[in-house]
Amino acid sequence: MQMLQMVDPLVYQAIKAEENRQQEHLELIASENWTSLAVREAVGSVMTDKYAEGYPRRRYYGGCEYVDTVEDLARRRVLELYGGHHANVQPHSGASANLSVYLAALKPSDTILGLELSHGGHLTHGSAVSVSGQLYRAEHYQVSSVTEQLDMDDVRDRAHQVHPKLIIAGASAYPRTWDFAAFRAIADEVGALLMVDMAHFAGLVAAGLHPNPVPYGDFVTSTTHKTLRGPRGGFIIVQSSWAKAIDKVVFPGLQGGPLVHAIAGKAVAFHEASQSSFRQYQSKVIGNAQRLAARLMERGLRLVSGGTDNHLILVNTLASGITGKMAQERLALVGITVNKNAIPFDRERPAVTSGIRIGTPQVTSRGLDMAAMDELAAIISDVLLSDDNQDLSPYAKRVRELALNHPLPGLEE
Ligand code: DSN
Repeated sequence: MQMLQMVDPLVYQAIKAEENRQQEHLELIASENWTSLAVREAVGSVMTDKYAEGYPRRRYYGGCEYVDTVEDLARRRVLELYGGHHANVQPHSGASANLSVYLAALKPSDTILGLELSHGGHLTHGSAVSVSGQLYRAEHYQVSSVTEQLDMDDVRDRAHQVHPKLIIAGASAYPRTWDFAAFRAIADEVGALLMVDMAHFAGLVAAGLHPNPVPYGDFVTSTTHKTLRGPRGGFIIVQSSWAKAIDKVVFPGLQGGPLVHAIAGKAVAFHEASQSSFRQYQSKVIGNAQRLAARLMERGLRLVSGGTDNHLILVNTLASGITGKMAQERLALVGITVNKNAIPFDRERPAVTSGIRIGTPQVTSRGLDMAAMDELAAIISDVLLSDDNQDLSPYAKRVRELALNHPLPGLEE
């Protein structure tokens, strides 16, 4: 980074400060992770300079022979990881991957049915503030008020009520396993298409630790940067009958030139995800989340759905007498980063909420183990249940030690 320091010290300093922040804090945001140096090298390469509108061997620019190699590798590797017939690795994000599916499969005003945002769903699954809720008639299913988990009979009833053209499975704050066979059966019963947004658990699927949606969905969308631990971006896997339509929507329908440097990073991440070490890593991600969940509950915190099957935990902070916003701010004081998050049947505004979401992908990437989860559970519960006058500095000191004893790989010096 010597050149950056010389040319633009302000940006350089901000990047260095962010490096230090990540190094010295514990990042428990469920959608974040730590990419390998190999992925970063690919993303920071000359591929960023190349225009390559189109697809391999069908480009609108010359000089695309090497970017073709990279995009072919990414497409082949993602299909080897998940199966399926056709992959598009150009979506710049999960949001644009989802929008591409809607534009390919739906007409304006068609009905879509996804999980309600405050029950764990995602903005792009039909929220009123997203184009997905403005272009289409968006209906939602919810988790059960008793178990706080999906009840597939309720989902079926809802599908029969609203007759969706497209059913969406997947979420950004649902700590339980998805039953894709049941979603497929419901979609078939009501004559709907099925899209699975696996952004959050894509890494677990790649490792064989969560059911794979690809055999069931007409469309499977994902990001690459959450549990999958790749660069920021998205991809789509479809049945062959949708291949042409999806490719046409992604480019030229929605996006311009692909971000070839990001596609290079995705290719590297897909390669890394095929290694046995990745399976071991994902198994630790889940083990850590389950251990943290168990210890938090032992210490009196209330978890939505009573635990987790995957990489994330949703804490009902209201049950401890504080809002999600207060909980996020309190944990920030001791160097723990989480996000406030709505919980099912939440009465607070989205900017306040009654919960926080906690995820283990990033801290597991830096080597925190189950013993560390025990300690983290003690720190988190003490801090959440502390009063405003309590001195939190001993907790802050311990979080910093835990972080510095587990340096982010590649930032050790
Ligand atoms: N922002 C992502 C998350 O945190 O889950 C979803 O887009």
